[in-house]
Amino acid sequence: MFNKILIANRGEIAVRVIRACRELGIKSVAIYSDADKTLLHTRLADESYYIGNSPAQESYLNKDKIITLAKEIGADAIHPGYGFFSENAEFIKALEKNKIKFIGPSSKSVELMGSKTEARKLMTKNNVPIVPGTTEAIKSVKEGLKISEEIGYPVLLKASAGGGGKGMRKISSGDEFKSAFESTKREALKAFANDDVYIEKFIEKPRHIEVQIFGDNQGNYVHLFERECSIQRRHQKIIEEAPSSFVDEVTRKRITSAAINAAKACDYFNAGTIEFLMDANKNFYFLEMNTRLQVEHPVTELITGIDLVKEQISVAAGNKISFDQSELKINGHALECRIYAEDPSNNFLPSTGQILNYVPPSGPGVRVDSGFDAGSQITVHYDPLISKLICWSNDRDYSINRMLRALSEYVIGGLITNISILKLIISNTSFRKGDFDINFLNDGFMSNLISMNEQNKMKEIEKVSAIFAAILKSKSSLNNLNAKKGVFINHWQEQMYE
Ligand code: MV4
Repeated sequence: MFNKILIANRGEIAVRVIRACRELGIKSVAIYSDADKTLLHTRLADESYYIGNSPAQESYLNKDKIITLAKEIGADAIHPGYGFFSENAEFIKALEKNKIKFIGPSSKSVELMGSKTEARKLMTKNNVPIVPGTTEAIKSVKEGLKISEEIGYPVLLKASAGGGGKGMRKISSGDEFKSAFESTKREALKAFANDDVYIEKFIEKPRHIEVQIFGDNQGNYVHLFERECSIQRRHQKIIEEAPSSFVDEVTRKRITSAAINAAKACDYFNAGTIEFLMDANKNFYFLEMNTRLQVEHPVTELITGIDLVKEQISVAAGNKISFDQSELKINGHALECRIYAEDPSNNFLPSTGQILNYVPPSGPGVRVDSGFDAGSQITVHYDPLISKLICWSNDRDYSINRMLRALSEYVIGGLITNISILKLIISNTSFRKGDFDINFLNDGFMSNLISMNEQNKMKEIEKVSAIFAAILKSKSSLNNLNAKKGVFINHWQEQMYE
């Protein structure tokens, strides 16, 4: 096993990895920028080192500085978390050169899956269904038009080096092709320094379902079932669950075995995720592979009982996967809500500032993975994710009740969060029924939620005003008043939204 692990990340995921290190008896090392001097991860780690100015390029993305530090302090491995260096093949190669273990896959797997056309070729060869379309870059408008006719409109033009929703364009008819082709190529060149684009058939109203896989260095592979990730807004996931209420046993067998094939196809080791689109008829298509631990990994941990970060560390140290596929079964249902410092009434712009008051929920079936606490600053420099609230119970319906309860307990004072909007989403009857696809949180739906939220806020203000008026009138203390009249301002159950 390792003696000391440097965590090349910040916030909730750095805290998550530090916790695994502590439980494994491995020394943990945090790094921090100017903005993060007193952040939770720097306080929880066994050692913490200043790495540079607040902009990520000068701190969390300063490759040479991080590797030099790791050598100086005798770290034998680096955990990248997600984002930053987690899917950076050059970083992994640099670690290989410096004899530091990367807690993640090989640079080769990362590179292979970084090219969407290469990944599509590989999947086809290995019996993993891909979205109908090309596995080569489109060379000309003429060629693209011909292929699009064959596939049938609408089609999607995608950047080969893209992913996660960047560098995509829907084309509904032949007249749009030329200008879409040229602008997608231009954008791809700017964003990814590679202007290859390819064509896929546009899948209508799909769900986004992903499978957690795991490999070790001895060629063993397991899957840890699927996660439902359709509840997203503008490619930002907001609510994830495991298992998906849309996936039946037969479909689960097929999609998880496809995911294992995908992992084997690139000789994958450590934790990885295969993303699929699933249409209304439960046909599924490989989309991309995420060669990292994902934000939403806790829902999988809660339904399988496997500590994925512990397993990542163990496998990176050369151990076999610590369990067999046959030992795994789905136990209950887990939901995750991402708590963002965002202002719903201001177009979800990040809400920066200091967290003045922080009281996380707890109690049965509740897990909070947070990178922040009272006194922490949310700055413009990094992602506005404050924490993840994960709820588990025997069944989906009760997990939703539990999530609503936990969201209502959650106090984050000093800045604006999306908690009120999360409550409205999970109170929605279609969400409750599991009746949704990737378009669920469209702009129209969101503006309805925002106006409901504004109405709720007004009601809250009226109630608070009434209480203060009553206090002034009676000249009694708030406690007395509450006791006497039964006034209680925390009405946890929000109104339903159809
Ligand atoms: C698609 C698609 C429909 N048809 N491909 C968006 C992110 C990137 N990973 C792939 N994406 C999509 N690819 C075909 N052929 C719809 C999306 C898509 C999407 C996918 C997953 C989760 C959220 C999404 C939101 C908008 C579009």
